[in-house]
Amino acid sequence: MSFPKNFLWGGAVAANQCEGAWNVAGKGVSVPDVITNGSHTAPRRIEPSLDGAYLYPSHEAIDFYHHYEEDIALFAEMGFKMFRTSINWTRIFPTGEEEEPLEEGLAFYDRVFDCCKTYGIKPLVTISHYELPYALAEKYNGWTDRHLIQLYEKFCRVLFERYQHKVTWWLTFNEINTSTLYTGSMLSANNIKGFSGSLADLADRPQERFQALHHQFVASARVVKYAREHYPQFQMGCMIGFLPDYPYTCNPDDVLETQKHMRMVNWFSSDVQVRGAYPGYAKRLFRENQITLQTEPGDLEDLKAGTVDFYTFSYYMSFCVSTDPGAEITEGNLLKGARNPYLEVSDWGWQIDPKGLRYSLNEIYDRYGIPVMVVENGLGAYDTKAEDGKIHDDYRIDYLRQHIEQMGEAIDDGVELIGYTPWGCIDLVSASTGEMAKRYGFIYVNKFDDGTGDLSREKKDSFYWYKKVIATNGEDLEG
Ligand code: BGP
Repeated sequence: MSFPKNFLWGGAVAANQCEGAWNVAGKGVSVPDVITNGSHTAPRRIEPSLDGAYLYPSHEAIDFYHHYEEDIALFAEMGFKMFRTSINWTRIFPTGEEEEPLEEGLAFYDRVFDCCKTYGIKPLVTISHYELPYALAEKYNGWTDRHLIQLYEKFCRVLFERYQHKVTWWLTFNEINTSTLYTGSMLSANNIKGFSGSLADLADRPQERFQALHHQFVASARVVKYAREHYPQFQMGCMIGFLPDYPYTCNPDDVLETQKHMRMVNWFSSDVQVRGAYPGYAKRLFRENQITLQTEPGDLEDLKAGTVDFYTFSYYMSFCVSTDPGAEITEGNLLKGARNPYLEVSDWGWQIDPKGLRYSLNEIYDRYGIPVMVVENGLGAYDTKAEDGKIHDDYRIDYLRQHIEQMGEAIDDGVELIGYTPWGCIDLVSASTGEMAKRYGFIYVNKFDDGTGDLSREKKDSFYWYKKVIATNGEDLEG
């Protein structure tokens, strides 16, 4: 197995899960800033009161805002070629509606990108990673309102102009397909206006989710079109939370249900963003879910003109689909699904399926034929220090090794895979639970669920292992 010569090895984070500094330098309140911590068993809460009765993990997170130089130096030591991060919208436009951007916010990302440049690391920037200004969630009910398209366009134009010489690789929305699922109500903040309480009690409104998604599609397409006209050097990508499904049995009912699920969850959004039009199956999907989209003249032309250059996705697990109501269910990223008896699960119940990554890569590349990147992958696990004070995370090395092996197989199969940025290359706040205890990093951060910890950084065994993987361009995967 051999990885291409210029393969983009790296790691990924999102601003809201690592930066902290939630209210410095004029930054506004973003949606994650009003979400409390939770756990594997207790759901997070939206509590906009910010009155101190709750712990809000994004407020300090791992304080990447003040530690970015040290952290990027560690990424460079591992040999990163690419670093994926996002721009916290409220650092640039505190409520999303200001006329002028905040200079201090822009200057922060200048410093981050300049630091990457010193080490020859290419930034991969997610423009929106679940980081909507809270003011827009309150005033407009998030993306359900068409007005957000122009606010997002303004935000993007500012970013493109400012960072045109520092950033080439852009992703318009993180896991845009979450709005095809219940989870999208919270993550894309299209249903939290006026809400406070447990996320488990958030109502689901498919009509609003899909309307919001339409607005995101149009916004994405318009900025891709704009980038193509003004910055032809840019590479514009989509980002999908990919959760491959297997039929639980060969009963044709299970097979058909699996196909339906694959379309809805995995293909729907990228069919629009890569092929430039709603897929044929959309009509029935809308009819069966009582969804009527409001569109405006020009929307469909924009979708056609604003197709992406490359496809990226997160990959953590696969599911089974069963028409048997008694099928055993397991936890997962973004949704739950039927349990696969052939697979192990992580401490958080996520099924571990390296071969599912090879399968996904092949399915994706067969369908679209454009370059592909895996921009999230990894094992959320409890790390404990051994007697020697170190973290020997052989379980994480095993997980990553097996997934990298399968990426190699997929390349051998003919997939044009150009990069790999595993998730949470440094420990950070979990998106689903708000925990610090669910760790993904090669770098340990002394920060705990109760908010304590001195934020110091330490290298785990996986740090040295990944360094070797990169140095040998994926040839040496041994621990
Ligand atoms: C993805 C998100 C990330 C990240 C990851 C791991 O869906 O894009 O932001 O958090 O999942 O999930 P968690 O943090 O819940 O373990």
